[in-house]
Amino acid sequence: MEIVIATNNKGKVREYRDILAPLGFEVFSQAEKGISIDVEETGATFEENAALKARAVYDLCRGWVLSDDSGLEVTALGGEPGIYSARYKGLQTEAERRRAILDALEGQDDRSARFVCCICLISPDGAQHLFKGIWKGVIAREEDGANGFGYDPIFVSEDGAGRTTASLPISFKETYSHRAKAVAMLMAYLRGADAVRA
Ligand code: ITT
Repeated sequence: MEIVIATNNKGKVREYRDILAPLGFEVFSQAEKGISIDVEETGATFEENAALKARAVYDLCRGWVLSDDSGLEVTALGGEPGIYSARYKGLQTEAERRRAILDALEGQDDRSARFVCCICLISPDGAQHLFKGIWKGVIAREEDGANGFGYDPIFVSEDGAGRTTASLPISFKETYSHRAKAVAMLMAYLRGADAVRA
């Protein structure tokens, strides 16, 4: 079945294609479907923003749509950048945002953090479902690695054996990440709903 990923983030599209294509899904980015919108994320939670993004694309294509609102919550920063992860401190590039987190944690003993991923799935009849995955870890002292995207070069997950996510093979993230956990719930739902056969 065809599914449109409601995102402008190429890193997310790549990860969803890697995860869903082997399961028989034909994965399209919204751009590949000619949908060029950038939904304003006015929600107060990951769930609300995921729903806003999915609904906006669904209104234009009326098929299966999946959106992903995700981010990094750093304990010592009171949960920041959280839902503002893609625009932390108004910084334009991922590298600048990573640097800002490392600087903000300078001299901090508590480097604990977690990634959150909230998936919103809308089926062709318009029904909406949410799935949330959390991945605990710590913020590294310095950047390492070039795999993945966003904050991966500074995130050391609890199952990463002390290495940043970006320095581990992509298959590691596909197995353990916040996104992998949310996708596992999504797949369990789809199997239960027999939606995959639709
Ligand atoms: P869309 O809204 O178009 O999907 P976006 O990049 O703006 O794209 P979000 O609003 O969900 O997406 O922001 C999530 C940000 O959190 C993202 O830009 C990354 O900086 C970070 N992030 C999310 N998942 C991540 C992951 O698996 N690895 C590293 N950083 C991640």
